Formats: sequence, structure tokens, C-alpha cells
Amino acid sequence: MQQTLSIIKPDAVKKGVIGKIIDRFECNGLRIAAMKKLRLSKDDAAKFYEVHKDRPFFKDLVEFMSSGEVVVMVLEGENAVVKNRELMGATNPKEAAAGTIRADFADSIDANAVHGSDSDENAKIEIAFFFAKREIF
Ligand code: IDP
Ligand code: MG
Repeated sequence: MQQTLSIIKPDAVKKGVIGKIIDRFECNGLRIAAMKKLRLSKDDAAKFYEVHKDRPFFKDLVEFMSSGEVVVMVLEGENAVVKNRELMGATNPKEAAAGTIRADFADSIDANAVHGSDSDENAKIEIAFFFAKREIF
């Protein structure tokens, strides 16, 4: 069993598709081990996406991620990191495969509905960013 971090981003929360996105996870072998709704400050968002700090889209990304509420989850299952990335689809929804979360719920490359950890190592770091051990079951 592996764990990964998922974020339902502000665009998807505003659209009211939290339940539809969670359904994709639960129907595909990813159990919700922890979950909460919160709003990131700009400092939180900048810290979380620090690896992208030199990219041209960093400022817009921080603005967007702090623009509204997000739902943060720990997903658990076999190959959870890769499984979640498959269910999410490509970063740019225009390139995302049919039936993926981003193809179905995202509007643009920046407002792209979900975040998912990209490796086991980063999943551990990202889970610890949001959750205490006693919040994960
Ligand atoms: P990922 O979310 O699929 O892992 P990353 O390359 O890690 O994609 O980028 C993090 C986030 O930054 C993306 O989900 C998206 O919201 C935003 N982003 C990435 N590339 C671009 C871009 O070229 N323009 C605008 N936003 C971008
Ligand atoms: Mg990424």
C-alpha cells in the first residue's frame, strides 16, 4: 500500500464537483485516509510549490491556489502515486485523455482541477505539509 497527496483546486471546489472527483478515486481503488477543506495563504501556496519558484507561471500559480478553498486528501492504495496521476490526466486539460479528471472538470493549464504528488518521496513530503500523523487513518 502506498499513500499520495491529492488537492482539489479552487476552480473545481467553486464548480461544485468535489463529490464527483472523490468518486473517481473511490471507484478506482484509492481510499481516503485523510481529508480536510482549507484556504491556503499566498505564503502557504508559495511554500508548497517551491520547486516551481523559478518558472514563469509561479506567481499566477500562487495567486490561483490561494484564490479560494481547496480540499486536501491523503489517498491510499496500490501504486497510489501513479494511479492518481493516471486518473488526473495530463497537466494541460486539452492534452488530457478522455475520461480523466482534468479532461472532464478542468478549464485550462493553470486552473486544472487537481494536484497529485509525482513521486513516493514527494508524496511523503506533501502529506507531512498538510497532515499530522494523528489525522491519517
Ligand atoms: P502537475 O500539476 O501535472 O504535476 P506541474 O508541472 O507540477 O504539473 O505544475 C504544477 C501546476 O502549475 C500545474 O498543475 C498547473 O496548475 C501550473 N502550471 C504548470 N505549467 C503551467 C503553464 O505552462 N502555465 C500555467 N500554469 C502552469
Ligand atoms: Mg507536479
